[in-house]
Amino acid sequence: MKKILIVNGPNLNLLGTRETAIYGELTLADIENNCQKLGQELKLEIEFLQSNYEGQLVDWIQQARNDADGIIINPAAYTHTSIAILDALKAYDGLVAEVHLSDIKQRESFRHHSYVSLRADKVICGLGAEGYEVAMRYMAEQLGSL
Ligand code: CA2
Repeated sequence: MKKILIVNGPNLNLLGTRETAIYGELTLADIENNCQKLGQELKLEIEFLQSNYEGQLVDWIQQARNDADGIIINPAAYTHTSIAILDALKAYDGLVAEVHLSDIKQRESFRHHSYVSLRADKVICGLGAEGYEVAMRYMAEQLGSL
């Protein structure tokens, strides 16, 4: 079975508790449940992770080189700052999909630029939690897992 790593960056553990007008009502645990269910349908093994630490995210991306066929990543605020995460993704040979709950291009100007987009094979913004599911369907199609 093909394996997908879903990596979430800082503060996404707070989803559903505050800023629900921007990020939606679902918690990260709700999003993981939805992804695990869809993974069964699409015949994809899903590992779902979150960290507030940039180095931890880099370590997980490095480990995925020997372990996962694709990475779905919402790097959160590190999207706009982290060359370290970009470099780790550049060292990864599999598929990369970048997901944002909100439409970063329609928000403050400091959110408009994404370092991660320089490596992403697909970028999905502004679809809320559904963006993760769109990314999973993209992975399933590309990897021929269905
Ligand atoms: O739209 C997205 O998914 C973002 O990656 C979310 C990040 C933000 O820094 C990016 O510009 C866009 C922020 C995630 C923080 O989530 C919170 C949820 C509840 C309460 C506070 C923060």
